Amino acid sequence: MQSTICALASGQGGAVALVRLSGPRALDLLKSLTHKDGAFAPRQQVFCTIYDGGNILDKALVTYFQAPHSFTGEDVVEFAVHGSSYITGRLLELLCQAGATPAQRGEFSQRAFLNGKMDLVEAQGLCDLIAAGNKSAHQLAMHSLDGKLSARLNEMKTKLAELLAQIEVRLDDVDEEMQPLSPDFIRQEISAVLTHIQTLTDTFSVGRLIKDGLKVAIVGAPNSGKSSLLNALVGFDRAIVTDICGTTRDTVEETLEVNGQKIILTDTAGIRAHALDVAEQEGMRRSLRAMEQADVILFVLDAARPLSAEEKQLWNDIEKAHKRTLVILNKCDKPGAVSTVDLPHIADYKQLSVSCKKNIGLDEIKTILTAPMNNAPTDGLMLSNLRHYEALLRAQTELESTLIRLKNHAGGEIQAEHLRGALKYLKDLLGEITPDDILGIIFSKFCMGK
Ligand SMILES: Nc1nc2c(ncn2[C@@H]2O[C@H](COP(=O)(O)OP(=O)(O)O)[C@@H](O)[C@H]2O)c(=O)[nH]1
Ligand SMILES: [Mg+2]
Repeated sequence: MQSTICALASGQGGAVALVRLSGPRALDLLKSLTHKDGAFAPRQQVFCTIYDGGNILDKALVTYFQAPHSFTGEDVVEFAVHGSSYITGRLLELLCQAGATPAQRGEFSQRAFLNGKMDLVEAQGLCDLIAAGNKSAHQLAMHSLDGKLSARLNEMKTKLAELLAQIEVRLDDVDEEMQPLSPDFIRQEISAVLTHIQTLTDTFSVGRLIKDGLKVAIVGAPNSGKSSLLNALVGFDRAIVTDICGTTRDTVEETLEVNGQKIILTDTAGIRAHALDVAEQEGMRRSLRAMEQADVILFVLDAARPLSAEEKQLWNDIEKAHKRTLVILNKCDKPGAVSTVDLPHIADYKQLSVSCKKNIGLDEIKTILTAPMNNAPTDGLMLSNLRHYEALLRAQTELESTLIRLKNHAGGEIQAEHLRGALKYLKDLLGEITPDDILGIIFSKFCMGK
């Protein structure tokens, strides 16, 4: 028999906390803890006393959801108790003593998925929704959760399945009584699906940024004003600023929101040829790593100082990283500050005059950074999940192979094989044939109690 699982579904520390229980024994356990034998009407909140042996643990609002009309599809009980960590901890302990087991991360959602309450794309949308910290990420997750993305994927799946069926039925038609399918028709059907795939995969680079945030590394020589730039962009003194070289030794990370988009800024230790000590060396190593992991690099220069050999070397490294890069000519308030610098291929990059001290050019940096993230398609359908993206790329390869085989007059058997391959990737994406261990990994990334 399926176990009955329990977990705290809300955060700690509020006035009210939610403890969730799901499984075949949920109602039994509710009755035993509330000492109530009578019926609990489904979907109706009841004010109950919860007992800890002979003592009262809490008075709480309790809701019973009868299978299959619940989040998980099983019998579910939700206890809205007072938000004391003692009460929630003890309630979970009592439930476990009475036969429930603590839920794993994402186990409620996994059960909902296994009971057909949602497909894998919707489940992952739910996970993203809870994690979404800004408006764009929220909207993106909502489109996954509300089934819009699944509907598009299912449409593509149905089209391919119908085409495959038409090809397969002719493979069985040994007497050739059926009219053969015209290659043009097959090509049209496959091209239509390929267009949908392309439209979706094109959104991934932006979707990923909206979901996870744009990672920006601030790099440059010591004293160019990197920490000042971080502080000016986030709007408070996050990093220490001094006129002493080598002040920033570790990377300093801060998140900010610009027009509903998440930006993760990393201030780094200045790069110079001779580090003072081991700590500064390690700091410089971390700077380079931050640069490798970034989506965008802000290369900060002191516009009133000539370029140093170290800055020219660093520019080489930046170029090799092949990242979107903005050249920030900081301290433009200082006399003699230049508005352009001469570096290899500099014409391919945008140079901006900025003063962290006088608050010049900062809004422009923000606008430029977030500009690509505002390119969401009008229907809002975007990919933001690497698993979805990779599955669609694989389906695309199979379909392109079908088209090539078609051109080379390959037989129906070979066409069918590639179509089956493409269908397999779409079904895997929706969770229809996803192996248990992969499901386990996906759901383990969910939060507790979900
Ligand atoms: N005049 C002027 N000074 C600045 C500006 N930005 C930073 N500084 C000064 O430059 C020095 C080094 O700044 P800091 O942010 O610590 O540089 P970092 O080593 O690159 O992190 C400090 O004395 C700052 O006050 C600016 O826009 N104008
Ligand atoms: Mg610094």
